[in-house]
Amino acid sequence: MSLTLYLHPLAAFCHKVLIALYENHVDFRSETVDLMDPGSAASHLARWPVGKIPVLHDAARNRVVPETSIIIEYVQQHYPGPLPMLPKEQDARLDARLWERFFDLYVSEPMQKIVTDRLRPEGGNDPIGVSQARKTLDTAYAVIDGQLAGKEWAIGGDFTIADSAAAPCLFFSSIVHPFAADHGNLSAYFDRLLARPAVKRTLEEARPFFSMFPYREAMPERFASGAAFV
Ligand SMILES: N[C@@H](CCC(=O)N[C@@H](CS)C(=O)NCC(=O)O)C(=O)O
Repeated sequence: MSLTLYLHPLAAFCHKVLIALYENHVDFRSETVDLMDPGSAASHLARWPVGKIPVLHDAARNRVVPETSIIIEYVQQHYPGPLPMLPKEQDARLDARLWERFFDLYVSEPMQKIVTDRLRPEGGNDPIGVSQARKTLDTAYAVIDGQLAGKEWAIGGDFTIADSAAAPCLFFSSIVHPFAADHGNLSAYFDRLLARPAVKRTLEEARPFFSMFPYREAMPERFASGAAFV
């Protein structure tokens, strides 16, 4: 086995890659990066100075691959499985990329802003930034709800990189900024994501770490107990 994924089991962007790997039965080992631990953080910065997780290392090619979109594309290129996360057909591929970007930029990022604000030291909070993040999520939820009309997955009938991006960020964003009652397409899509085996496996592996989530008290019981995805 030549692939090592450096990750944290609770991190949404790490889940995005795990879902793609599980969908494709890719053989890999994972190694936890604890960015709060100076030794672990230093090793990771040596690997990828930006310090973000996840990062993939491929010993067979002596290559470090950062950035979730690139990791997923790299794995598809060199270790393909049964489900192309990036569709072969060009227009579908553009759609998959567009919606993957959309979930990363307009759901994951504002969700992270809200979550990490809770970790800031007293007096260091950014209420204006958090309020803007909540507005971005409102807009994103409405756009996604419209996009999903008549669709099973983010771009249509096939599960793609857009859905692997969507599942983890919607999981956490639904806790810190619940979906509006009239976003039925979004809610139904989220339930389909939770029922997907690769998503269930990823969340079940993350469950032992849920107590570390800064909004743990807001987590619905069906998530905390795993009933929503076990
Ligand atoms: N654009 C990056 C984003 C990765 C990212 O934001 N990862 C988070 C964990 S979910 C992280 O590394 N947070 C730690 C930090 O920012 O210091 C990607 O797609 O890989």
